[in-house]
Amino acid sequence: MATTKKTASILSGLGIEERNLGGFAGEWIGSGKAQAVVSPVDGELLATVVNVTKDEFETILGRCHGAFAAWRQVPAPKRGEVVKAIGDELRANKDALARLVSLEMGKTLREGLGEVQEMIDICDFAVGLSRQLYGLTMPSERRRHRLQEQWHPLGVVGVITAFNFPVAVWSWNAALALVCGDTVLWKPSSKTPLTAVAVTHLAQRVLERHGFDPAICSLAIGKGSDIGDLINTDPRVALVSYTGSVPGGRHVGKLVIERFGRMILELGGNNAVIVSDKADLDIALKAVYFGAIGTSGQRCTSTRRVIVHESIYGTFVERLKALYAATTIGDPLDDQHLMGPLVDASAVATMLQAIETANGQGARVICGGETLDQPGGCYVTPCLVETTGNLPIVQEETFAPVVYVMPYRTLEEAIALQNGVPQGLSSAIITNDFVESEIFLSAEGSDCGIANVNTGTSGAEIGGAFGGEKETGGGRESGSDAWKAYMRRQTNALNFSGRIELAQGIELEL
Ligand code: UN1
Repeated sequence: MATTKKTASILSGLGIEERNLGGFAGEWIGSGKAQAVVSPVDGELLATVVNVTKDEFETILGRCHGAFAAWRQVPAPKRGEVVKAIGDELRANKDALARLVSLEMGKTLREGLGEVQEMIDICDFAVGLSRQLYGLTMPSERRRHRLQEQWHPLGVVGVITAFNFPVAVWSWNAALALVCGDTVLWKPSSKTPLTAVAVTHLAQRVLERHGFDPAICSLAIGKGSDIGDLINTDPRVALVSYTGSVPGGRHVGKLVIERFGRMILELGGNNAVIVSDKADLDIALKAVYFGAIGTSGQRCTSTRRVIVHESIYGTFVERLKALYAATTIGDPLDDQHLMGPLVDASAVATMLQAIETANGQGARVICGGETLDQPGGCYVTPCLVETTGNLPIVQEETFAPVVYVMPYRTLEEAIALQNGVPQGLSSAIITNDFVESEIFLSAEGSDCGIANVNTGTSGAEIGGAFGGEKETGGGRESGSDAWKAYMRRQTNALNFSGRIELAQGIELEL
């Protein structure tokens, strides 16, 4: 293997070999195109992954669908025990998996550890949930009748994930799907197949140890345009959970709705922080800074716009600029670096292009936006851009550390700017004024799925439902009652009156 000794021990500890098969459904398969996985940290070849062919996909889906018949009959708390064991395996492998995340997609180790922690957290949440899949009972309008609803397992959940949270997104879906009695078919981003292979090995171990069919957690690595579309179009996939871009979601949405499948779409964000003149500026700076440079600006919750009250605008921008200038950038596994590389060279090109477009539309670069010359790596400096409002380029999600800063005069104007983009994932206001924060959270305030006060746009906890409005796609994953999307609801009318009585007072003499 062309890896260093240190990398090699991380990979082998997680079951990654020099050449890995990209399909799993009880056994490992794959005879399609071999793909070299190169680290954005330094261009190192990590391993190769063999994609699955269409025929192999058919086998995988068949087995994953077949496994559902038995899995749905396992009592939910017993399914919870399996998810608990997955959480324990993740605890035991937290450091190695976090390092592999950093190596494969470039986020800092501290954020990689945070990502695996989110996986552990959702497993814990799902274990509790496995005893709380509650249905309601309702009073019937008829004597000696009862109405109730039950929640039943749905089927195969197709989970299509993005590179930026290569393993956590799987877990937010899989942990809930598994306790709900569904089986899971995972298609990871082609940019991050190794972490998916590692996590599938881990799930396989747990399922086998508990005597269950390991095809319950299946894997199919391949391109979105072939394997992804097979998932989108196959009626055996009851629910498609897709995380990715708005154009990607539009494509998935059309295919899934065509067959009346269900879906959860987690698409782009264009998240703003409003910094009020009543803000604690230290809080505001930290919230904006982490939101902007965390994961090198490649979170769907990353801060992309900062709307600052005109009276503190100059001071705030100067202080933010100083933080930007002090950003340590480099090897994400080295603890002294706050920012690692972008995921690949095309992400760098997209960032530079956006900055050029912004310039052309009348915005002004305050600092950053340069590439750093580090052999094999995709490093850039984070960029602050001053703009007067939501220019066309500001309306787009650029998946990179570019933040647009703009002044505002009234709260009403700030909220209009915040809401004035097509996406609706996350938002925040930094203020110590109760009335301001309440207006921001009210029906006339933020139109996003997430709205925070005195904390930033990213770093959502798993306990809340995660997702957003408008072009973000409307899906919800993770906590609260997001589990309901992974089950089918059934309403039951039960008659214990000894006679038949029609509802709505209809009389029928026979
Ligand atoms: C994503 O970027 O796809 O809120 C998800 C956050 C993380 C999840 C981000 N918990 O930043």
